[in-house]
Amino acid sequence: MAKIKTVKAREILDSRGHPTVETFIGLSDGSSGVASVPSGASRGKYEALELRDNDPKRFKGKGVLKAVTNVNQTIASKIIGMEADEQNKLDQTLIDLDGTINKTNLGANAILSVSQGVVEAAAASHQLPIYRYLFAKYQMASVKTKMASPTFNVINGGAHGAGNLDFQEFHVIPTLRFSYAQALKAGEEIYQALKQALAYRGAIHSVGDEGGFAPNLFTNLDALEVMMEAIKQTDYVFGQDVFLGLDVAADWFFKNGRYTIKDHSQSMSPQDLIEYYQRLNEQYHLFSLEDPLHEDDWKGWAELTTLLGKSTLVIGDDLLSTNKDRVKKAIEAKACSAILVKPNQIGTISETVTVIKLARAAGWKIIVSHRSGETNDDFIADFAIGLGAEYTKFGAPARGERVAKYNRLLAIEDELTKLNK
Ligand code: 2PG
Ligand code: MG
Repeated sequence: MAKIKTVKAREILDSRGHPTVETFIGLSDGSSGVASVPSGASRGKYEALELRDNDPKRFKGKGVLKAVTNVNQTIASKIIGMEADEQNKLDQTLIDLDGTINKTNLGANAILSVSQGVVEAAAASHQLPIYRYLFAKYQMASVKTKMASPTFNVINGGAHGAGNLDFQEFHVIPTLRFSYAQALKAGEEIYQALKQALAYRGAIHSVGDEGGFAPNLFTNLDALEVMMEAIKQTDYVFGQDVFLGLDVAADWFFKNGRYTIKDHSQSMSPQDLIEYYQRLNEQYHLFSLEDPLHEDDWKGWAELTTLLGKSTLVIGDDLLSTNKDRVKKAIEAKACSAILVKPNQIGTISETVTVIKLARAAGWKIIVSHRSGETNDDFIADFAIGLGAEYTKFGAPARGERVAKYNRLLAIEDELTKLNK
């Protein structure tokens, strides 16, 4: 099998204009892969480290030259000559080289660029599309190669929006009855209808980091109402063809044990917020509710999952941080019913796969996710399909770095349709 021959990282820019790491991996048989890593704005405190230079003279401290050097020197010298398709061995070498779970020495951005780049190069060497290579490698008895359903983030607030909403993401989720191409069309048509509905109210301010609109509205509830209006302007029926979901990203408006949102004049206790979600759910039958509470409120999460978990996906993102120890704890505590999976929260592909297997064995649904800072790298689309995720979260159906992933899924759906004939 082909061996790793070249490892070459560089500093590039992401969709927010911030530096990130891109790594080229070349193999002895001439195959290669190029991986760039994304970056979160609303990072959980348990995530692996994104190593930045902190040199105020470059990119306001956001440069990644240290991470690039870690790849080109420390990592390259250790992995050149290793077999490209022994991913677990490669990732274990990277983990040992760093010496910490959260990659605080070499940086998860440095390490993931290599871990992912090697997957891409090895897939090329096997002459397989990445999703098929991953599927063959990590095939799980309970998983079939099938399309995942998209969830579209059409309104951006919190840390992602330039508008005034507290909740970070307002999602439109087409029915699972739709093919992927039909779901993409529904997401896009509702996105365009929403643009008009917001313009009519004079509420469009700009688009946010993930391509969703970032309006100024009176309350978070108003955003849900405008989405309902937009859906009515299309041929889709709410509750049949499309549903609504939220990534609340509650850490953003949590302070000193209380939550402050524009919908309430007083700050709210965790209990108040849970009751608020129950009322919201009665009105909108939420399909999904991500990070509804603070990342350390295990008791609140368990209570909410008991109350809503049967009909709503209660999704752990910051809470779990794609970290197997936190996932085990959450399974035990029955703290959620679904997981948001982001490889850069932990730093290697193998560890991400371990987390997916744990979550799946617990009966949770898997949502594979981009980050708010992205590049045109579409690896994450292949990763979602290769690992049999039920859902993807790639932002709005707009902006190059988001549609790169959506368009890749179109190509995969085409291939799968032909293969399954
Ligand atoms: C999230 C993500 C992706 P960020 O909270 O789910 O949408 O945001 O990448 O900024 O952490
Ligand atoms: Mg989130």
